[in-house]
Amino acid sequence: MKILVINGPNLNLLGIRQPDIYGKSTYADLCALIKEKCEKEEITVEFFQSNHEGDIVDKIGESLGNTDGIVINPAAYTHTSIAIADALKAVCIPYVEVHISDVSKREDFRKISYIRSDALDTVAGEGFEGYLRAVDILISKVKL
Ligand code: CA2
Repeated sequence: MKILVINGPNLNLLGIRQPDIYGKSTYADLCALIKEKCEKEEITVEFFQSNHEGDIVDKIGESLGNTDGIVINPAAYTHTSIAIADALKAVCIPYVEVHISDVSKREDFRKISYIRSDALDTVAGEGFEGYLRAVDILISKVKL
């Protein structure tokens, strides 16, 4: 099984600002945590982070035929991007939406998600652990 973990804009800045919301650990720490979990589960994992909507759309399109599942935190694009939602629909690869913070308890605009309706599940407010839960959801729901 191969999974792709996509993180959207500014998540490369994890651990640098707003530790009260996003924690003190870095993007590299996040990747290391997920990699360790995937190694245990004998899953191949690829990481992709971009601050650019079109690059994320391209990456989703390129995953067709070589990826069994996607874990995606589109960050601010969650609330704005029909292009990313359409790309996820187009490739038909099962995906789990993840948010580090509990978006349901923040500003109203963060309650909107263009990708939620087609996701296998959404995990929010569990910090970095949420990504590990998303991997478990993919393992349990993706039939190979
Ligand atoms: O809670 C999440 O994971 C979010 O997807 C994070 C996004 C935010 O726009 C979503 O509403 C919820 C923001 C990511 C920005 O990450 C930063 C990391 C460090 C410092 C500043 C921002």
